[in-house]
Amino acid sequence: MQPLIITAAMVGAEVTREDQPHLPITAEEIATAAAACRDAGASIVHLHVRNEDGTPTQSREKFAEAIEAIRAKTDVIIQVSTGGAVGMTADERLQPVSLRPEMATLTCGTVNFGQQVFMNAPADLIRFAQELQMYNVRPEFEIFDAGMIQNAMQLAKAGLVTPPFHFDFVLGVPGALPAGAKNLLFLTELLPAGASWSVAGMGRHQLSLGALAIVLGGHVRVGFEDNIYYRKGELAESNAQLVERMARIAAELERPLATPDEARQILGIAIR
Ligand code: KMH
Ligand code: ZN
Repeated sequence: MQPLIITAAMVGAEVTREDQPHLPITAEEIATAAAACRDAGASIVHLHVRNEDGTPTQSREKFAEAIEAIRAKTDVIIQVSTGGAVGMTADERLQPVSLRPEMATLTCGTVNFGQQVFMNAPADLIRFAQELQMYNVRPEFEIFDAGMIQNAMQLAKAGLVTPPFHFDFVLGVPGALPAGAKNLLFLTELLPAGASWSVAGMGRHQLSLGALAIVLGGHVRVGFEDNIYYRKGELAESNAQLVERMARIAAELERPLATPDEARQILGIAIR
C-alpha cells in the first residue's frame, strides 16, 4: 500500500465560528492550523479562505495571503478549493488557480447541496480543467456521486487531465451519495487502474470511513470543513486533533504516513 496521505480540510465555506469556535479564519490562524496539522501527520491542506467577517471568498488576494503565511511555516502541499461556496460564479471560483498552487480541486458535476444546488455544468468542468492545465496545477477530482467519475474520465479522454489521477469521494452531503461502507467500496470499483483516492466523510462518517480507507489502501480527509466534532456532542478542539486521531489509527493498522514529498510523488506533483 502507498503511505497514507491525510488531507486537512480546515476551513471550508459553510462552517461558522458560532458552529465551531476554533475555526481558523485569518491568514495567520490558517497558517498556524496548517503547521499543527502537518506536525500531526497531514501532508495536504485543502484550502478555503474567508473575509474578515468570516464569510467565504475566493479572492485571489486572500488566497495569496494565506498561501504565503502557510509557506512561511510549513512544507505541506497546498490544495486550493475551486468549489468555493454555493452560488459563486466560475470566474469567482477560479481566482486562486492563477497563483499556481501545487494542487486544486475540480468538482466533476452538479449536485444538490442541502437545500441548495452546487452548480458544475459540463462546460464549466472543461473550463476548470483547462485552467488547471494552463497553470500546471494538479487536480483532485471531487466526487459527490457515482456518475461524476465518468465525467472526470471524459476530461482525461479529452487530454485535459493527465495521469496519475487522484479522486476524493465526498460522502454524506445531503442530496449527494450517502456515506457508508458499501458506497465507498462501490466507488473504488469504478476507478481507472492506477488511480489513487481519498474519502471525505461528512460528520460522524469522517471517522468510520477514514478508518475504512486506511484499511483499503485509500487516503483520508479530515477537518472542520466536513466535521466539527471529536465525538457525539463534543466539539473538536482543533483541526490537528482530528488529524492526530487518524494518524494514531493508521499507526495501529501499521500504515505509514506520507510526508509531503511522498505525497507529491504519489500525486504526480513535481518537487520544487
Ligand atoms: N463548499 C462547497 C460548495 C471544493 O472545495 O472544491 C464546495 C467545496 C468543494 O467545498
Ligand atoms: Zn472545500
